[in-house]
Amino acid sequence: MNREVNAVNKEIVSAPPKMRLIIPGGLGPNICPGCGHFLVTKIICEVIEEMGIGDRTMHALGAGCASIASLYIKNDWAGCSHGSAPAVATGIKRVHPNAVVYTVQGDGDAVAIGAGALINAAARGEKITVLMLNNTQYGTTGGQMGPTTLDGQVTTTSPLGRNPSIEGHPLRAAEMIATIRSAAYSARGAVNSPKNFQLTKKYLKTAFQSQIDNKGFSFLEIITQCPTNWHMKPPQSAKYVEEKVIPEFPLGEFKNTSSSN
Ligand SMILES: Cc1ncc(C[n+]2csc(CCOP(=O)(O)OP(=O)(O)O)c2C)c(N)n1
Ligand code: SF4
Repeated sequence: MNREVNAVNKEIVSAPPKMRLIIPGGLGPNICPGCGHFLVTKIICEVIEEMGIGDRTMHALGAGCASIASLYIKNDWAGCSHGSAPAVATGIKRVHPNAVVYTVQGDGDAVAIGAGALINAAARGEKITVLMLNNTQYGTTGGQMGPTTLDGQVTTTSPLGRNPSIEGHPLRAAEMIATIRSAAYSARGAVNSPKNFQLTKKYLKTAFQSQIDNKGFSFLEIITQCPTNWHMKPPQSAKYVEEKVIPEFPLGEFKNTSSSN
């Protein structure tokens, strides 16, 4: 490569990306009533604003209901094929090292079809943040059993309930990522109550800060309620998270290399 081309490349690579964060006022929730994904979108917007990183945040979208975030978060984003958001985010981050790059993925996207992309991005210690929205099944396509479906949970593909002796137990992604040496941060939050909303917000700030401080890969799993595929009213689905989902997927930080503890 000649010197001129290198100079141009250097300029492209080091130029700060142009991004804007707009939370449109008139655009109401465009998803099922009571869906937890919308609350995660609100957390992302609040955290980006409070951390003052709206001009350098870039977002790789998974395939599924989780991608609804792109309607509300008007920063730069890339739509990714199912499972590949961590790989796309890796590319964006390597070209724009000063950007804060994160993915928004469902559990099917992140730990079924995308398990390889996720684990290897973590293993390489990519300085990105992966957000995995865990609603215990495939929301978009009608509620099929997924890697996080609870033991005994009825879905369209487990009409008698998930049977662990045939289908295994649900995968605990936040704990799994915490075992990867190049992962700097791994936590699990939920959005079924104001208290858990605030806790998850704190975790997202820590995950982004860990990326900004170049610590390594950061991961945040967020339990979200899916009233539609759980066949529940919204308040009942929030209660179901507390009584059934959180006991299987405990909330907390599983790894925080910035912590003094
Ligand atoms: C390669 C590929 N396989 C399958 C699909 C179909 N598909 C789209 S969304 C989706 C499920 C998404 O479920 P999940 O990742 O759990 O996200 P949620 O909708 O629950 O947020 C599937 C199977 C696809 N788009 N591309
Ligand atoms: S199907 Fe479930 S995850 Fe998808 S928008 Fe509706 S409530 Fe949310």
